[in-house]
Amino acid sequence: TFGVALSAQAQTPDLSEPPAIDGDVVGDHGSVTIRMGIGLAETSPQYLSSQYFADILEERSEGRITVNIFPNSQLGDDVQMMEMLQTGTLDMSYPSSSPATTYVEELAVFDLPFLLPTRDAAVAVMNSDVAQGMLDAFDGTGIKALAFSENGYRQLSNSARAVESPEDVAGMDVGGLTIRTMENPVHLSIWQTLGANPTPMAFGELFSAMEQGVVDGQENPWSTILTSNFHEVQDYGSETRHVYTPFIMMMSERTWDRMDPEYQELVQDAARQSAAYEIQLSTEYDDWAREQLEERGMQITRLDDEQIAAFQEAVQPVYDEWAPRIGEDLIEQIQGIVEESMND
Ligand code: 2Q2
Repeated sequence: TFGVALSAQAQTPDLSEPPAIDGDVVGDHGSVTIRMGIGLAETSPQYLSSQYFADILEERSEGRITVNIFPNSQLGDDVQMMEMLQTGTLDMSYPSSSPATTYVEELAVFDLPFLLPTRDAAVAVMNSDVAQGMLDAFDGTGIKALAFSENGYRQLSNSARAVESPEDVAGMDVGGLTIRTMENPVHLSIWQTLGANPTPMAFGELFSAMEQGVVDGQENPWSTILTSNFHEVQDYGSETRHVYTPFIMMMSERTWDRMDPEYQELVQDAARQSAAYEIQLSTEYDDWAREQLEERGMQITRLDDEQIAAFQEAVQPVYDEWAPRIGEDLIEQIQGIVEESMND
């Protein structure tokens, strides 16, 4: 039990406090209870920022709006919870953009490898009109998409061997690593192109699949790897930063449509404020989580520019395959925003 206490206690760096809740108290339009399911643990930026979202709503509605958060994928995985939003059996969820490409195909642009080279570029894209257009494109699917935030830069982990090149993924003589991917066709393509054996799987099943050796590895941000205790079943990490994945804060359209317009405006404001706070927390977590993982015995390979370039070159076929399907102009628009942010 001491080990558990240690790991749970040590899994939160000294994070910035959320901004003080300001803004007028909204009028009395009845009481609303929101059930929100999320995939990650209570120590994650996803949970901590959702709690801030709940606090804003409670304070500015004088307790009339309450949000009950269910973490650790206990209500289902990203795909299941989005379906529950559509049927109205769940009020809110907070999945990655990747499994949501079945609703809005353009989101797949975020799954293109090495598209967003810096966090500033990623944030500029998520705050752009193009990105708002993708949130608006959910209208009519039964899902009201409220805001983008940061799942983060995805890193490769595995239990078989240290990886510093695409050849290490493909394992020229011993065969490719079996890598769990999110349920998203571009991610499947990335790991196929790298010579791995990709296996799409819900996030909630991943820990036991790695524990039982059903998959060799997976890829997620360091904070997700740490807060989900993946280091207990993964010996090797590689700082590939191969994809930057956004989260999308979502509400069931049925829940949204039942709320008074003043409550809707409050929910939209609180979603944007908590998303900004989540990005700040996720940023603060990133390097700290990598150090914690190394302290807990994970052998993490840092990749230099040349090694990253080898991965970028190896996954070029993914662009060739997916750019026409996602839309060349959309990709060019995103790349324009990236360049602009790099020049600032
Ligand atoms: O690899 C994954 O599935 C994760 O990045 C998840 O999308 C994310 O951690 C949460 O949305 C889990 O529900």
